[in-house]
Order: sequence, then C-alpha cells, then structure tokens
Amino acid sequence: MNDIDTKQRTKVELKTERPKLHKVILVNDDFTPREFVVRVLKAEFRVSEDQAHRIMITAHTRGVCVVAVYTKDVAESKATNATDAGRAKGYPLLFTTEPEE
Ligand code: TYC
Repeated sequence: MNDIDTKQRTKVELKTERPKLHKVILVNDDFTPREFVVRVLKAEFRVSEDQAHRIMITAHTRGVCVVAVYTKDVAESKATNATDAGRAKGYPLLFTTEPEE
C-alpha cells in the first residue's frame, strides 16, 4: 500500500544527571570573635583546628571564603545551623550557599 514509513518514533534518552553541588560560604563581619568562628567551623563542618583557622582568616581578610561543597540540602542545612549558632550568642555570623557552576 504505502511504502513510506510515517510511523512516529520517540527517542528515549536516558540521562544520569549528577546532582549539582552547592558551596557553603563564610561571610566576614566586624563583631564575631575569631575563636568563635573557628569553633563553629570545627563543629559543623568537621574540619581540623588548622583548617578552621585558615578558613576564618581567609574570610576575615578577603571578605568571604568557601568552606566546603555538598549536595543542596546538606549545604543549606549546615549553613543554617552554623548561622544559628552565631545568632544564639548574639553574633551576626553568616554562612550562605550558592550552586557551583
Ligand atoms: N572579623 C572578625 C573579627 O575581627 C572575625 C571573623 C572572621 C568574623 C571571619 C567572621 O566570617 C568571619 N573579630
């Protein structure tokens, strides 16, 4: 009858996408004591004293420092917990998150 194949074919592409990672960023301020920033970094991000001190000093001198990268949910919950730890002591300590490129 009709030898032209007009059947619609749907191409199914299987993609396994890696979840985008999110950075946790420490923001400098003029009020939070340095030792307190170090203590929060160690407790919430499980970094060594030495690493926590480097991160704190980088934020202190440059304004911000990337602390670590995680999946979106983990990054947001760690940033919130760490920010709340400062707020509980009346400090304006701030951790933010942003997606990695
Ligand atoms: N700038 C603060 C001080 O001099 C210390 C500090 C460092 C605070 C890093 C926040 O993200 C920060 N006491």
